[in-house]
Amino acid sequence: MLIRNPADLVPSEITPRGVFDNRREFLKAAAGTTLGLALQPMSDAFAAEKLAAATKSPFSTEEKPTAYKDVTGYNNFYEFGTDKSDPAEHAHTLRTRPWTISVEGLVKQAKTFAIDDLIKLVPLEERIYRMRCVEGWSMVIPWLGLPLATLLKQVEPLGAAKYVEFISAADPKTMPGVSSRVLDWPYIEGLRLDEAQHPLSILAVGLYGEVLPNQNGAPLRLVVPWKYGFKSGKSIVKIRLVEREPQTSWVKANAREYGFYSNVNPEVDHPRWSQATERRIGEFIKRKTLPFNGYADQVGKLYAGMDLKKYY
Ligand SMILES: Nc1nc2c(c(=O)[nH]1)N[C@H]1C(S)=C(S)[C@@H](COP(=O)(O)O)O[C@H]1N2
Ligand SMILES: [Mo]
Repeated sequence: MLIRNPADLVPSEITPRGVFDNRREFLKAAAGTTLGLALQPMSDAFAAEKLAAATKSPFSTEEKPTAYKDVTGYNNFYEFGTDKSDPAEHAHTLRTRPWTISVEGLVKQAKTFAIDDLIKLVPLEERIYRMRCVEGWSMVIPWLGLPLATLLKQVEPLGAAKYVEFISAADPKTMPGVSSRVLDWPYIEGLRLDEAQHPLSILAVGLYGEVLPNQNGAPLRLVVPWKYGFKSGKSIVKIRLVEREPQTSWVKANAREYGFYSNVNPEVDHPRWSQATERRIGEFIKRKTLPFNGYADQVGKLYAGMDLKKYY
């Protein structure tokens, strides 16, 4: 994928055709609006090369990616407001360079990575994943990223480390939503260590062949495709290996409605609505929601013997 700026667009380089058409429409619409700011240039040319060289992953779904304008225009990122259009409208204030991610806690070798060094660490992969929001909608997103396990290996987790905590940026100067009390900031999410080390768990630094737009969690966000979208924390600044289950923002906000595990499960309804079906953004007829969002073959064994109604 070689999309970098509108002038560089060459249709033959982009497949499938629909992807290009959607994108061209988007670029036309974006010109002259604040959305155009999402296409900020990479600060580091070599990192840009890495994005362009991303290899296709066998973990990708064959399903058609959701239109770029929806992937980057219909978002949840409460640090910028609670409306789906707020992140695309307001996240241009986020400064993503310089940016460091510190990986610490129960590790042999705590490390701090500059984002562009992290991008260069390993070859990036394109991972086309189904994403399911707890609110009942879903998308298919072509992420660019690296396995989370690769980063964790760098710091050498200690035997006592059982969970991983992900801490997002919370800067009231650039994130207007942080002054509202809708959530306890910073946004905190967590995974069990074996979930974090699962090959499907990635850190995304791009989507649709380009640098991650701010509204999608630039410069680095977690992606865990078998769990509800809120587990995939955006704009991460710190990753901590810990002994106990992290107190996540959503569990703190409402433990009855949002559990620590939050595996996509059509059989466990949210207290206020069914989770049996979903609306794929861009489609009219609802689809059936699949256990583990369709990734049961890969991740089911992580939960062998667990009562998933109890550990929702
Ligand atoms: N820091 C942070 N991360 C977040 C959120 C948020 O509000 N703040 N929203 C979550 C929710 S509810 C979803 S569905 C996904 C949406 O990701 P997307 O906008 O890239 O599709 O991000 C998740 N990560
Ligand atoms: Mo969500």
